[in-house]
Amino acid sequence: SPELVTFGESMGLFTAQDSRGLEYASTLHKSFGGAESNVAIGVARLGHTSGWFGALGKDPLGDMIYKSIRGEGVDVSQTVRGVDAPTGMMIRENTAGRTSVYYYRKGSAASRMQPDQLNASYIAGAKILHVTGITAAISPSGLACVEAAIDIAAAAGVKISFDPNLRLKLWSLEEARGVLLRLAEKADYFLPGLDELKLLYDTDDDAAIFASLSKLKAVSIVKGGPDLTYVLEQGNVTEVPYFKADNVLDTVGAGDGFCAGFIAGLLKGESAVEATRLGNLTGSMVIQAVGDWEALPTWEQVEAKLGNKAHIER
Ligand code: KDG
Repeated sequence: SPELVTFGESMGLFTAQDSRGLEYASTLHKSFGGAESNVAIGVARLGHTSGWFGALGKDPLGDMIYKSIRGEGVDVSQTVRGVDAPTGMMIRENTAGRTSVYYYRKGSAASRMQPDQLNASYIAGAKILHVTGITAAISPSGLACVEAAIDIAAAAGVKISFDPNLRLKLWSLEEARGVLLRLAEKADYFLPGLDELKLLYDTDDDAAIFASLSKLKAVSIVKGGPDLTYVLEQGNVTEVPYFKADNVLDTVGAGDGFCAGFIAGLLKGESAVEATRLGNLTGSMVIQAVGDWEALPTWEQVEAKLGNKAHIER
């Protein structure tokens, strides 16, 4: 098995190329995205083996997604293809500096994934299993897959990384809260954003949030502090500052970029605080280009950024 195993829904991503928004745009840019495949691609680029699987329809979008993720060096051997339901898609528009997403994913191929399709030995052979709350939100069987994968990983001693990725276009806060907080209790690494925690714990009080997090067995890495990430480990809070991004073009994917760097750091044997530093760096790099995963750095680019190696332009 690859060192990192993750799974979820990857979708066609169409972005309106017009500041007037989707209603008036005449051109859409085509790519794909999916929180979990973004992370898998990032980890592969950072020099570790990663595997992503999902379920894709018998359609050109499904084929593009499969080949693109495979082309990034991610193991896609467990992906179910040719499902008799469409590959999901999302359309984004950027208007007045705000990004909005519209999902076309109800009843999609991925939402029909069933827990009995999971390859237990593939998951059990990994070092880290990464799951997100998006898969839990897309369908009851998606949630059942997340729970089953967590049980397989826990029984095999595989570390469980969990990003709640709260998506209020997929379910209500009330529905999400119970499920996501229950999944957080099973994680070894819990990777929420501070804004998500405010909603999940229904408070703006950081001290109350940290008190709740300290009851979890997980090391919690809280993204989105004031220019820093918090690492909560056995009651200690460490503040890890952001790397400054010079040219922010598209903030979508920052969280996945963080997770990729963090997980790669752990796989390199780093402590949670060191891995958070790498996550902050990779998160800051992905937002300096358009796209959810395209600008995720390779390990060489990370080293160049950290000044360990000169950048040779020509
Ligand atoms: O984290 C970025 C993701 O939001 C994006 O790539 C798409 O998985 C996605 C989703 O469900 O919104």
